Amino acid sequence: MREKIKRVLDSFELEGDVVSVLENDQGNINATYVVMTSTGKKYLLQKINTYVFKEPHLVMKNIEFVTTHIRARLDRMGDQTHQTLNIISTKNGSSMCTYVNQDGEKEYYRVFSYIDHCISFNTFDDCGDNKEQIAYNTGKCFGFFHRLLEDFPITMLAYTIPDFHNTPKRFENLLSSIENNATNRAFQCSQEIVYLISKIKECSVIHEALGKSIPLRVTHNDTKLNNVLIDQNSLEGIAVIDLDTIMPGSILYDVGDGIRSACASTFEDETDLSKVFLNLDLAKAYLRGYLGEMGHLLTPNEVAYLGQSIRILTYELTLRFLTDYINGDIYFKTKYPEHNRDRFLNQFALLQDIEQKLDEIEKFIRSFSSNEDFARNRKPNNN
Ligand code: GN1
Ligand code: MG
Repeated sequence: MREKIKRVLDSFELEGDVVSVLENDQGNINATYVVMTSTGKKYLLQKINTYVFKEPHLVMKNIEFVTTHIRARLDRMGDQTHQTLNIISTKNGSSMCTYVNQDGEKEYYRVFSYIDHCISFNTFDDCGDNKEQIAYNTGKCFGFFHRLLEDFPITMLAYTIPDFHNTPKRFENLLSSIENNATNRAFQCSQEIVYLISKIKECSVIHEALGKSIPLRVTHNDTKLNNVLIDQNSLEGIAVIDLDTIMPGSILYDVGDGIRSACASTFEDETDLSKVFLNLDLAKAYLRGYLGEMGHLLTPNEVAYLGQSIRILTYELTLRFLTDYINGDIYFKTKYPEHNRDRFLNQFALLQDIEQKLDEIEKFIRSFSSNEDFARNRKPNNN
């Protein structure tokens, strides 16, 4: 075990002595390790990426607020199925350990209890015959998560990454990266750039309506499939994890990003683009699961934009991977030099497929939301 990791772990209140530390390379932002101790207890250690999260204390405050709220609600409901992240304090009672490295820079670490007997997937391709059931349960789990946070006061939450889903701002960032052309990579992608420019107006509609005809709510903002833990026996969604980007936002960000990520046929870096498409059956199953939990709490405008949200969140991530590629890979962790280009091309292919399927998705949403059960308790449009 690296000396640094050992010293960091020493500062936390762990049960037993650390016997192993294994790196988990799934996330694109923070460094994550699974820690096992002599008592058989497991923990998750994470180094917070401070290039991405400029104020780690605010990230931890948000997580503390939200998980305390979720835990209390689950308790009140007598719910023994669902869980939320449990922060392990340092020996001096803090939610993070600050480590000053050799260069005098501060590094921030935190530890969570490990949620065991669960699986997480990068794509539903890993789910064998249970794809539709897991798609439904994933949508349901995010819907339940939103429902638990319905009564949480959004003003208590800090914006851990300002403008995170501000699509026009993401677009401006792309234009600046092209202008700076730090790596000389922009010219390789000119055809795609022209296409993306032609779509910015249509893809800004959620951002423009947010806080007006679309309400601000507590949102997760990073609803990737692997941020839901699925019970390995029942296949129910047990916990929504990776709460770093909990902020006020639109539920459309979460639904759109969830379906973009979960219902694509491949993971985000598949390079055989003929394999990249949105699986409509899975998207419908996901929506059924989500709307079963949250449908009655959504405003008509939110329902009306659900289909577009899938497209817009895919558009946005296409912009983000491309921008990072042109900037020289400074935001997302990469495993090889052209990794961000491959991710960008993958999302670009997915975007085009989603655009073809949008009519059918919207038709499904309209027919689902006009059914009586769903419509019964709906809130009026707060236009
Ligand atoms: C990042 O950390 P991870 O892998 O859950 C990113 C998301 C992107 C995602 C794409 C804070 O999420 O916004 O959608 O990569 N998180 C942040 O894979 O930027
Ligand atoms: Mg994340």
